[in-house]
Amino acid sequence: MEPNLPAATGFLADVRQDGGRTLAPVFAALGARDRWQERTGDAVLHADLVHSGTPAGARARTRGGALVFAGELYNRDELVGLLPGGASPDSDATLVAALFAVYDVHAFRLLNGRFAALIADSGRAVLATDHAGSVPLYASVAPGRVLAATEAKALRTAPRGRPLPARPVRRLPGTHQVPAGTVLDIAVATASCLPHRTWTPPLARRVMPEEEAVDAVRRTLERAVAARTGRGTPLVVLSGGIDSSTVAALAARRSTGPIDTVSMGTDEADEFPQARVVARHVGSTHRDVTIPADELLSRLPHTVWASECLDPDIVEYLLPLTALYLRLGRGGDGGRRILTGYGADIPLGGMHRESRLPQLDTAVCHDMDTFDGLNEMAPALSGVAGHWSTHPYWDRDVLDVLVSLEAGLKRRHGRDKWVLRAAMDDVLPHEVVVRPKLGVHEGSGTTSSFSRLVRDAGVPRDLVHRVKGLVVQAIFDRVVVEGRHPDEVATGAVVERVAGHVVPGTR
Ligand code: IOT
Ligand code: MG
Ligand code: MG
Repeated sequence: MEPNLPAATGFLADVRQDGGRTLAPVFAALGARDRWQERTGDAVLHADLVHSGTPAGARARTRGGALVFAGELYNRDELVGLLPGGASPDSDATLVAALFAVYDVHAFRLLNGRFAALIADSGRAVLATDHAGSVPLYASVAPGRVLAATEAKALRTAPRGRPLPARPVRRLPGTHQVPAGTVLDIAVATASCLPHRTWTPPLARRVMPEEEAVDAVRRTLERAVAARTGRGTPLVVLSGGIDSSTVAALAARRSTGPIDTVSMGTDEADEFPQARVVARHVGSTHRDVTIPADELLSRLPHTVWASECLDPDIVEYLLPLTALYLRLGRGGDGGRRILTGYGADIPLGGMHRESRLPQLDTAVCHDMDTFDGLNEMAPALSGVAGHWSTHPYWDRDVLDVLVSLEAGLKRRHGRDKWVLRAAMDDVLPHEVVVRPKLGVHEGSGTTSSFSRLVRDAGVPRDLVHRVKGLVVQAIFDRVVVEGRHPDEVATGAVVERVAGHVVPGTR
């Protein structure tokens, strides 16, 4: 039976040969906490889990040690079939431990999932991300000690680590982010590290008849949505655009009762009428949530705290969603399983409003080369409110199909994201299928509200984007590097301070 929420949504793990003090576990993600300790060879693994009631499902013994696993797998049945002797593991952690016994680090090439994992086994520490790095994983490594966590802030007081073949984290010297689709195989005693790439975005493009492409997109998406809906009633964050409407429609089709949908807007802009059309069509229990622009902007620190993202454009996409998640409340039975349409525009080039095919494919190549480290899919974004989010368009199989379609299937018959629209032609109302793209930052008025706040602090138009970037950096320094709670950080005050530096004499 599929669990409704993953056993764990985050961890801090400490593999060490001496017996010194461990770090205090600090996470933005909300949830119960569980501490676990296991001897593995000449080291001890201490693990702190953020979980939703069944922490035992997030850890497993391996032959020479133990594994911690945050997140979930989407190709369980396939994977179980690989195990010798008809074994039936009782959790994703046990399944990965069993695969590790057979395939060692190559086990991670088999997984389609949303996870971060650490295995401490026979003097090694193996750190792994999913293909998209969708559950961020950070590490600080020195001889005799490997620290890893799903949030960088959990490592802010770690002793300085050695350089790793991974991305350094701003102002946390010696802390690195494990790349997407990567396993780092570390010898604990010496801190020497061997990286293995387990996934890379396809570079080749497939030529297919229309019907075949449409069919492949429909089939893989149906499977990805089915693998993500769990036991309870799924909740889809719905704008009424083609991406999220597709997810809602496919989730509703396989659900026995009505699914839940929710749409956010502000006092300045919303997509409520568009979302309502879809909600009515799929028969969901639908809710509009209006968040005043002031409240929205006050959630900027929470967004950076959760995502640990430094890119101001991406933060503008994540801010309205984080504000929405915080407004949902927890309900009686704890966190919700939330499906989004996030990420569809990356492999399909939807953001670029580009009809020329070379430019469209250049944009897709660029976005597939640069997503890593942005943390736009981080579970902590909904985790700050205790929910678990998952993104069917970044399912490994869906992504492989979407990226590799030749550009003429993405832009066709005068429409962007043509292949997806065509795949949903018989499922969604025509007006939804042909609705032009509107970004969440546009439809919610987030970009314009943030710009206005910056302009009101005396910043000229041509410096607005630069100031936004510096504001995000300054907030990152407070809530990640210094470890402050986002409730203590006022967006307006940070904007004024940054504006005062960039444009002297404004305040
Ligand atoms: P957009 O595609 O508009 O929204 C992303 C998802 O957020 C939607 O599929 C939907 O699930 C949810 N959402 C959007 N608006 C609302 C709303 N008003 N109420 C409730 N839920 C909503 C930006 C964008 O255009 O968002 N995201 C792009 C591109 C990311 C760029 N990243 C990169 N190049 N690395 C995306 O592909 O999602
Ligand atoms: Mg979209
Ligand atoms: Mg949109």
